Amino acid sequence: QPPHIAIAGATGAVGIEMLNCLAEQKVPYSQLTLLASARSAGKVVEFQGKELVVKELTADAFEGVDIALFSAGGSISLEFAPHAAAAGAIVIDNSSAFRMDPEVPLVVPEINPEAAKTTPKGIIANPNCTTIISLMALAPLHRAFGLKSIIASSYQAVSGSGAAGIVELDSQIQALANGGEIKKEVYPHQIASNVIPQVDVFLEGGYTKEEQKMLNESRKILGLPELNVTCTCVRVPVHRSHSVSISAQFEKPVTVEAAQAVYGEATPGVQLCDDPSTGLYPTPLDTSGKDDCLVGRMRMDQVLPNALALWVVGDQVKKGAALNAVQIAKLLLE
Ligand code: 2RA
Repeated sequence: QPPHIAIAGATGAVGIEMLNCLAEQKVPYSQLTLLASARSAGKVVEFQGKELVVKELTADAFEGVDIALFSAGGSISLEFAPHAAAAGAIVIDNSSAFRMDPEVPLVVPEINPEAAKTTPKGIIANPNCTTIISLMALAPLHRAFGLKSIIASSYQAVSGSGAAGIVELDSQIQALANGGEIKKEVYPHQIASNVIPQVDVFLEGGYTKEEQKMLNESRKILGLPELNVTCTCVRVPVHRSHSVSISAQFEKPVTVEAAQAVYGEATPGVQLCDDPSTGLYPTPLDTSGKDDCLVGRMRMDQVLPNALALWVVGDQVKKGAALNAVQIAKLLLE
C-alpha cells in the first residue's frame, strides 16, 4: 500500500520543491496532505492533474500519515514533528531543530543511508544545505583517502532565505536598474551587486550558526567526531545554487588524478566537471534546477600538506533541501 505523505510548510520554496521532487522521483503515494499556516490554508495547489487544498498545520493533522516531510522552520518542527511521530508517521525534518539530537539520524542517502534505519523518535533530520553540498564532494574522497580536515568558504544563494530572499534580490536588481528604493528586509546589507559575510546569527567566538553547522553536521554524518572544520559562509547575489570553495586534508597520500578518478558511476548525485584548459568548471547556473552537485577546480593545495583544493556547486533548494528529503523518503520505502 503506497504511503500517505504529508508536507508541512507546503507553500514555502522548499515545500513546493518537495512536491516537484516527489513527482520527478516517482515516489508512490496513496494520499497527499499539504499543510501550512492558517494564512495559507485554503490555497489550491495543482499537482499531477489534481487540485490539492492546503490545510492548516495543527497537532491532529497527521492522522493516517505515513511520511511527514517538514520544511516550515525550527519552531514549527519542534512543536508539530512529535505530534506527527506520535500519530505513527516517520518525520523527515528539513529544519535544524533535531539535527544534533543523538536519537535523530542526520542523513544524506548517498553518504550514510544506514543511519535512516534507526529512528527511536520517529524523526530523521535533513542536514543543512551547505553541509549536504560540501559533503557530496567530500564523502567519496573521504572513503578513498580518509578526511582529516576541512577549510571552506561558501557562496550561498538567496534561496537559502526562502522565497523572501529571492524577492529581495530581484527587487534590488530592479531598483538598481531603474533608480528605485533599495529595500533591505531580509538581509542587513544590500545583496544586489554585493556579498554579505554573514549567514544566520553570530555565536560566541565570532563564527555564525551556519558555519558551526558545517562543523557539527559533518562530524555526525561522516561519523568523525575529531574532524577539524573551519568555514566562512557568505551570502552572494545568486538565485538558487550554493558554491563552496574547500581545502581538504587527508590521511592517505592523495593526487589530483586519483581524486578525480573517484567520481563517476560509483558516486551518484555528484559528478566531476573539471578541465580548466577548456574553461570547464561548475558555476551556480550549471546546477540550478538540477539534481547533481558538480565538482571542479581540483588541484593539490599549495599550503596544506597532502590536501586538495576544490570547488563544489549544488542546487540549494533541490539537493540542499527538498531532493535530499525526498530521497530519504524513497530510502524508507525501499
Ligand atoms: C541558508 N543554509 O542558506 C541556510 C538555510 N537554508 O540561508
